[in-house]
Amino acid sequence: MPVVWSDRHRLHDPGGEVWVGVRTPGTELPARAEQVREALAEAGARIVDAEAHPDEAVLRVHDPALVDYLARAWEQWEAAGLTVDPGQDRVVPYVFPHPGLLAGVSPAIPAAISARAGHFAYDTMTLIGPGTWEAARAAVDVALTAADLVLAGERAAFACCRPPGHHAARACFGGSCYLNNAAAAAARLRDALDGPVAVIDVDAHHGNGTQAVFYDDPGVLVGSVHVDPGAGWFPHFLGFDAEMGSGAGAGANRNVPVAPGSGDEACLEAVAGLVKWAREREASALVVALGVDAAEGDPESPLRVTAGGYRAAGRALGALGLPTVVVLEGGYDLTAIGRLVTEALGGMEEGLDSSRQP
Ligand code: SP5
Ligand code: ZN
Repeated sequence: MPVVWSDRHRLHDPGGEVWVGVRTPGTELPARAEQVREALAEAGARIVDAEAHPDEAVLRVHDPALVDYLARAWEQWEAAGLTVDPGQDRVVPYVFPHPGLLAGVSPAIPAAISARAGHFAYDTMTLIGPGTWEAARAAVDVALTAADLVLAGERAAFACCRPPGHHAARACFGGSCYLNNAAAAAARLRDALDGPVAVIDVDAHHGNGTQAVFYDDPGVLVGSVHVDPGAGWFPHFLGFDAEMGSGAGAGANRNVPVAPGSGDEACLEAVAGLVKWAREREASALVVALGVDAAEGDPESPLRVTAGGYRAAGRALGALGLPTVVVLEGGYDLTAIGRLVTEALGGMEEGLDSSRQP
């Protein structure tokens, strides 16, 4: 399948993450996308450059206030002198509009950039630097270009993008994500096709941003398999199986948490359940949020999926036989992620082939 790419991802160096108040080395590094692209190119993939898309496609899934904030936060941080005093070289929030603080009052957008940062970021780990906006915006273009290719007749396309997106909601961001690439691709497919679009998120972490974007929307089915947040894992507050959608979207959201330490068997059973769900609901297209951080050896999760497990997951997803956009999410073991993505996409092509047999 074609692999969509943008060099502009390199403009985003998170510069670490502030975790429990300490600046620690980040894992969402430019080398991630480079490793994945190289492995796919070596396996013979055709690399296609992303096309620029207008902001309207971003605004299908994000609030204009978030887009405006992300586009200007870095220059405002610098202009406020914060890089000099106190000497912080990334945008880092310090105060948040906690629901208990507000008692139902909607929060003002703070005048100070130092406080505005907490209006839009829900964690301290997702830092903004000089090239963050351009890279995040390019990642959406990568996902939208992959959706365009599928709408033009490719049976599948892979968006090799970073920064990742599935933790970004309509009006807030976090979890190393700024704009929700997979959600933008799903909205594009939904706008162009009849019938619901299914998003199946196999990143090790719950796709809370994608869930939130489509929570009341019956046109996008959102399913996620991930390490159980109830066992102490990010995003902590969300990702439980009782979250099933609301309003017109009631029943259109499905979470399958798995225990820390789970490997191929439990994870593949969860994927099979989501595949069956998408089939029963007669999805007309599929977006796979492909994080490969559920692999054994990944520094960000306690799951233990093997390369063969990723191939089998790809096969199960491909067997749906739907037009498929695959979007890169997490995956942080630089020595493994190229192989893991190659296996998952190879499995998906086998699955798509098998779905064509009479
Ligand atoms: C897209 C994606 O996979 N995002 C993952 C975000 C999960 N990050 C949670 C980090 C929790 C604290 N990790 C401590 C590492 C210290 N550097
Ligand atoms: Zn993840």
